[in-house]
Amino acid sequence: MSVRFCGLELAHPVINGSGTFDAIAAARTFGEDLRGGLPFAAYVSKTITLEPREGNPPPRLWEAPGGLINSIGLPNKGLARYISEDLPELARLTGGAGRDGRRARPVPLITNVMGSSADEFTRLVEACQERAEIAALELNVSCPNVQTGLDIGADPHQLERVVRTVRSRTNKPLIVKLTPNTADVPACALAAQEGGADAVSLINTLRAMALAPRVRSAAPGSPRPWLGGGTGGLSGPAVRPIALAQVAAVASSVAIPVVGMGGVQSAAHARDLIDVGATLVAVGTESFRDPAAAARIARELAQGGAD
Ligand code: RRO
Repeated sequence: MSVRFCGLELAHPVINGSGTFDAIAAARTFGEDLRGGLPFAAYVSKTITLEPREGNPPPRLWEAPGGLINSIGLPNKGLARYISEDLPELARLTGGAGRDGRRARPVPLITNVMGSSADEFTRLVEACQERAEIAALELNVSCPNVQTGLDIGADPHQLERVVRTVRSRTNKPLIVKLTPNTADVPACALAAQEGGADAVSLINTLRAMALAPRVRSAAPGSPRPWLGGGTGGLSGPAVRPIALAQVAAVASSVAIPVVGMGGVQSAAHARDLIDVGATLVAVGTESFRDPAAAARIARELAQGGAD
């Protein structure tokens, strides 16, 4: 069930959601060959910014009914160290190198980047354009845990301008990761397409909040957010029906391919997203519970099963 996506030939339609599977840490934990290679048809890196970021203060996670609220705040080592330290390692892992010289099928590497302005996005994209290891780029304009990234993604005019600017700096496929936290997601998808995006991906997490457990001594009316960042982004099964609605709305509005994600745990969930128009499906939160979930879902899809 190979799939053609933005000029890339993929073994199957299941990839990962950015930031939900650290390939380098997984190789360390599960062994070099990850039991026969990465479980994805393409691997999306976590979000990279121009400068290093510490991320948000703890606590960073809250388990919600049927989901997870994160306020990670995109900690990362910054562009320069991503390229010098992580890229060679990721190229090796996605290149199919396995233990004992065995090679799994290579999976294209999609690097996810986030800037707070067109200029920052441009510098990130220009640096990635130079690297043959990177097959495609995903622009994160939708992180709920930093102010600036969200603003660009929720404003169709700004979004189109940013995509148009970076489009002229790269010939690699450009995927725009859309925010679900806006009234008109198809308008943003159309703006990305108009700016020259090759594909859109959705949904990122839904802005959410959890309060710290109340203690007897707390003054009434002074709720304290649990997450260090105040609010966070909700993912997991709880968001699946919202993801399905938004993917359906976007897929029927744009002509470019759509990567659908949000609470996918099974081949049936993946099939739903494909049926409403997604070309690829990404597994995110489920990979925290079962790092091999994407491989299982791809296998079941190929067998025609959907449960
Ligand atoms: O790092 C994060 O807090 C984060 C990011 Br970049 C994102 O795109 N989505 C999300 O839920 N968390």
